[in-house]
Amino acid sequence: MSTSTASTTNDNDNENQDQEDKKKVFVFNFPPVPHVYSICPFGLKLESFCRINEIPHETIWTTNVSKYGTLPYCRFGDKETGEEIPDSNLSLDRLKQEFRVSEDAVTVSAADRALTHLIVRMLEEHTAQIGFYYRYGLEVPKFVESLEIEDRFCRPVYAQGFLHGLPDAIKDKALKRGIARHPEETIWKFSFDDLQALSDLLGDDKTYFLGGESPTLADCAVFGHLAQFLWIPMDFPQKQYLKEHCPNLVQFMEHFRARVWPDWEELCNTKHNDKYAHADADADTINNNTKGENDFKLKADKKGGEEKKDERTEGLDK
Ligand SMILES: N[C@@H](CCC(=O)N[C@@H](CS)C(=O)NCC(=O)O)C(=O)O
Repeated sequence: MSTSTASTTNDNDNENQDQEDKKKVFVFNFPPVPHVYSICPFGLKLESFCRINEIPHETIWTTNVSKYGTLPYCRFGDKETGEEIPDSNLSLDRLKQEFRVSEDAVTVSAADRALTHLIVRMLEEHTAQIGFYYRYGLEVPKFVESLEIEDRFCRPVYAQGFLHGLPDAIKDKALKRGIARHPEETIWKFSFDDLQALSDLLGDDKTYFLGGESPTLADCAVFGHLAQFLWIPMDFPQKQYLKEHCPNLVQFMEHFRARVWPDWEELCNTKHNDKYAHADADADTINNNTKGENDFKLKADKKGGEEKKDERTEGLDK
């Protein structure tokens, strides 16, 4: 009898442990950089959301991209083989569901959820794209230098990739979106309009965008994107606009950082890329790979790209 009770208890313990293991969350984001901790606004949003909701998670700093070629992403259960959710917003949906995060009909109204959606999409699909156009399309050498990309990503080839690959790719993307068809002053104005809308929405009486006492997803999204403009030591036109016209947003940023990211400085000073952390053999290759480094990366990218292409274009007419 006592044996059977003990084994039932053990079974239950094992089952609970299995359930816990399946829920284990790994958040993959770029390696830390000075000043802004992450070059990825989507990653800053995702990590901030985990923090404000106390979702137990492990952040993996890496330059390994998701199966769709992007960062950030989440894996559930196992760091290497767990189910991968290759998008910050899809990851958020899953985290909300898995951890019963309190952003539901009871605590956040439908109107608040709609507002959050509008804020996130505006920032990600418009404001950030203009920021990327500035920092990658026009000023990438300053970006690479001021954030010590070569050192922090642990491989010169990444800086080379940024310098030689990104400007054309981003200019092309901005052109196709219609943004880069306008004179620069107009492009910046498009983003100033977004910033002004956020500033007006926050007003002078609210601490957070939905008006409550605690931050929500809307605040995480604003934080991720405005951090890029405000704290990367480059002359973003948006930085000047924020400082001159949106003191409430600047104050919001300082407040959110102090509340949610008390370890900010420490993180900004951390150098780690999981991709190379365990690869002693690779380290030699990396260190000696000053010539032909682009080939190495392009080859790796190409392979990844082909795999991704198959998956993403499955079922589509070619
Ligand atoms: N909608 C995606 C956007 C992620 C994204 O664009 N990430 C950038 C880095 S900040 C990236 O991986 N870019 C590479 C690419 O688009 O190929 C998300 O929310 O996760």
